[in-house]
Amino acid sequence: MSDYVADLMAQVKAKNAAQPEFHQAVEEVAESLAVVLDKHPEYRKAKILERIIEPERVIMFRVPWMDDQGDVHVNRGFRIEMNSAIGPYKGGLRFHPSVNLGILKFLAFEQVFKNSLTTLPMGGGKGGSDFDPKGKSDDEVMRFCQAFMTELCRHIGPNTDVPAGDIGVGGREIGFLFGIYKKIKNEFTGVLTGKGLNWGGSLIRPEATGYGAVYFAANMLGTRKETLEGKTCLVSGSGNVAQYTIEKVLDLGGKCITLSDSGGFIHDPDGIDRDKLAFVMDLKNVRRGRISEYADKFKSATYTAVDPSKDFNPLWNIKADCAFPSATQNEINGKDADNLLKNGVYVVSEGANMPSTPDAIKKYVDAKILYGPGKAANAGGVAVSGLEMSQNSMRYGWSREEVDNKLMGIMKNIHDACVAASDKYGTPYNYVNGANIAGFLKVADAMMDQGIV
Ligand code: NDP
Ligand code: 2IT
Repeated sequence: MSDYVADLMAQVKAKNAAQPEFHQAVEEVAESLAVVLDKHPEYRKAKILERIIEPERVIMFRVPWMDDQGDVHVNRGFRIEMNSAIGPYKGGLRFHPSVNLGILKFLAFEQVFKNSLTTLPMGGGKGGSDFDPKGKSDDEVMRFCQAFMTELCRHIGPNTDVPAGDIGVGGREIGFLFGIYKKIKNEFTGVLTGKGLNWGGSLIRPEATGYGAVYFAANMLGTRKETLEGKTCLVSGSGNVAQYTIEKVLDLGGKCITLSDSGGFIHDPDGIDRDKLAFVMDLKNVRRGRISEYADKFKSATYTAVDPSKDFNPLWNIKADCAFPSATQNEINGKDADNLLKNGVYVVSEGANMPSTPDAIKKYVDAKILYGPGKAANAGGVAVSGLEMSQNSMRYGWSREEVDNKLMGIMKNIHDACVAASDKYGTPYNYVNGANIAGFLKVADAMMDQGIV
């Protein structure tokens, strides 16, 4: 670690105590940028990185709501408005009991670089709540969303800050959030993305993150003149990103053999085909059940409960070619990475945000496998959110093919930008450095142009 990065990290840790995920995300970026900052003393003098690390604004608020039994609950709501140098704050909302300030700050920080990589004019933000939608009725989720938006609506707007979904926030929640925003503001605007198709949503937005992560993997394989045809893939999670990852892998001739949730994972060596995927979509999106039910339904599959206190996850210890971690942060540790490599995995394309620990990343990089970090590989979701904003501004909608072609083009651009930046700064085909450097430069130059703000 250079002296500059060590000093910076000491300050970040002192100033942001008890935010380990935020420290982790900043350290990875700072290490990639050390060489850029050496070549560009003007960025250092203007304290560009120091400013990017400090959110422009953090909003924290009380969210009181009443359950179906008439009991009152109090959750905490957040919106981190991280950086608006290149566009309005943009990023998802996460509803999960683990949500806290440090986790949302890491996500907002990653989002700044990711959004810059998309080439679309979007700044970075993230928000959410420690509310747990699991086991709640639709009415309870609606009342929570209304209470949450009653405060959040003061701070967002189509030209200011445009939230979307993330863990625990899908089409149902975006609907409830949009409805109450519209009522309070008396305005029909593109203030959220991931909207329903007949009220301002974009085709391909639900598919975009998963499809994008697979396009990114295909682009990485292309550098070795290979494709996804015939490849066996491990997928974690079973939500939005995991489901559409499987759909696109099927389209491209590959086979996915795992899915998971926080309880455990299923392994189906025959592959998750389109009928089985339709079952999963109904199970998770309509019936809101658990992934273990997959193994009750399909005899080709086994279910393994995962003990989080163990030092490795057996999901990552299965023979395969590719892995698409699509659940949550730090789901692959160093030991899991060793297991992946031992089992022949040589492509890791991250649908989730920061799913690999620094230890795991070091092992991928040392082994020279094709590793696409989340801020590049999962940028397809926010990219199509950006396209949804454009369509809302034009009051016009593009066809499925048009949006999918734009998504494919954006993922290729991101891939190529990572390759070019990593090459220019001396670490060819290191997508970690490439994504961090290419994402940074556009934001840094915009901040230089705009003065000390
Ligand atoms: P969903 O809520 O649709 O699905 C989340 C899945 O991950 C569920 O299967 C969930 O299982 C599992 N999961 C969540 N938290 C944990 C945990 N702590 N431990 C184990 N499993 C967990 O979310 P998405 O599919 O939208 O998001 C998945 C990942 O992709 C996240 O990292 C998100 O930030 C990232 N992402 C999402 C984008 C989007 O457009 N939606 C865009 C870019 C990145 P369970 O039901 O048991 O909680
Ligand atoms: O992490 C992410 O990029 C998202 N959850 C999607 C954000 C968005 O604004 O579409």
